Amino acid sequence: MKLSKDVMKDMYLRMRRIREFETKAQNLFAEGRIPGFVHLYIGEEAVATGVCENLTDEDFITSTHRGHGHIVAKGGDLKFMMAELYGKATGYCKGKGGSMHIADRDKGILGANGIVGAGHNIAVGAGLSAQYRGTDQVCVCFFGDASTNQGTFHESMNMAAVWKLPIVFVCENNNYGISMSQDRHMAIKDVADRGAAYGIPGVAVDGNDVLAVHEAAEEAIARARKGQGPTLLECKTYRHRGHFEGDAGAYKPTEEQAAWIKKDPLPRFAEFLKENKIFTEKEIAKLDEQVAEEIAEAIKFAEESPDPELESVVQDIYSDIVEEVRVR
Ligand SMILES: Cc1ncc(C[n+]2csc(CCOP(=O)(O)OP(=O)(O)O)c2C)c(N)n1
Ligand SMILES: [Mg+2]
Repeated sequence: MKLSKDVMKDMYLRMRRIREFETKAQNLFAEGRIPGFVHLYIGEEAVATGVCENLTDEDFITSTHRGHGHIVAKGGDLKFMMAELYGKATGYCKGKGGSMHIADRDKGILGANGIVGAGHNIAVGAGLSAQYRGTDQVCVCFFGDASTNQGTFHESMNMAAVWKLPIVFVCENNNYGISMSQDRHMAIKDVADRGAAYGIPGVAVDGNDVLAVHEAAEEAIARARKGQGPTLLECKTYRHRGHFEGDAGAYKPTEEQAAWIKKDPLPRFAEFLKENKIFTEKEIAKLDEQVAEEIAEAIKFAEESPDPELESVVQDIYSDIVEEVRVR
């Protein structure tokens, strides 16, 4: 076995943490405790986990509207995340950003992003900055299949390739852009093929197999660190939920859903760990318990935190107009 037991354990914990955070967020949203929009990552956990396992706090990631998984996998603070989802004053953005604006500079998390395709450009900036400063930092840019039809994707891939920037472009191909399936929004089967247009490697992997993702990401990240330039890594996966909570996802054929549920990355990895005698059923149950406690604590923290003060509505923002309104 190439990976150590510690790495396997860490990856299982990260995946389980994402799943637990998301499942609880799903329920809390349904109960009306979490306001705003929530886009869940359930079913896609192996991607963020397999990739981020290869990164340090010094490395960067850019994220998307479906960002909780990336942030959890990169070591974001569960309490501050949950408080932000609740809109509480103790959240990452003091309750003013919500699910789609979580960032943590100390962890190299350059932000979730409600604008589809905006993370690509930010990744180019981060990659250029690392190259200019002569560090060995890498930036991983996470994005969805549909965002690869945006101009920003093509512009960013081109500049990153020309300048050989230390970036790994990770496409989470979950077969949908909202309700539109991939065969209706692009004429190719593998997003990875788009790498060739920019002269960079394009690699497609089973995004529900955390070990396959880890291996492919390890190679792409090593390449970027050595100054050999970007890679496009396509991870084929599936979102179990609707596009956002509230979308029933009726456009997803029942058989398609059933087939992907069978390939659920979490039980699949648990099975692997048991079959290969890396962990026993009991040990896995213990890890699950540990994670359930962490998430319960995060929820408690969020529940007990205060709402933002009314005055905070005009704080930490860039706007002269608001200043004028306040003066009036
Ligand atoms: C510039 C822009 N255009 C459109 C939207 C509306 N929108 C939000 S998510 C989404 C689909 C994104 O699909 P994909 O990139 O595959 O990510 P997924 O939701 O599948 O993770 C769209 C069109 C947006 N937020 N920003
Ligand atoms: Mg998609």
